[in-house]
Amino acid sequence: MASNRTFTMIKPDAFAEGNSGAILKMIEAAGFKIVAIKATQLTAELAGKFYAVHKERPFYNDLCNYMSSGPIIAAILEKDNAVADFRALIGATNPAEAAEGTIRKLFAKSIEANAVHGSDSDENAQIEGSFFFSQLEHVK
Ligand code: RTP
Ligand code: MG
Repeated sequence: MASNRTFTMIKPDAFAEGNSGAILKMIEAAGFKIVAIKATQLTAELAGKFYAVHKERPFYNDLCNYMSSGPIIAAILEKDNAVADFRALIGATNPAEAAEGTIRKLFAKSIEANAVHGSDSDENAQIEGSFFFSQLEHVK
């Protein structure tokens, strides 16, 4: 995956509340092109693999249970400066600290149930996109 791509998930809280469409609308309005997208549901084991970087953190087990608690939308997005621009669009991890107008400020319920995921580096965007999608699932 090129460095103009990032990976996102609409997390179980936002999906369950029916906010997926509004969030995707904000993502497209901010100039991101959808390269791949699917609705799916993680098992706790798969969530654990996805978030393995956090396995020593105190919130890891809760995070794995939460991320497997219901359906999600996974997507690969394309835009110049995708990783940094997308993290600016979603806002701080804790919605209490997220800037006005960000996706988390608008839709997150808590520091855990915070509506969306965004990759934190080009390398992780590539790894995370490949976790969910084969090349056949990318638009050309
Ligand atoms: P993400 O990876 O989901 O885009 O979020 P992030 O970079 O802003 O935050 P990160 O530190 O990578 O944490 C991953 C996810 O773990 C949950 N979390 N819970 N209870 C807590 O203190 C806590 N801290 C983090 C959140 O769902 C966070 O997005
Ligand atoms: Mg992160």
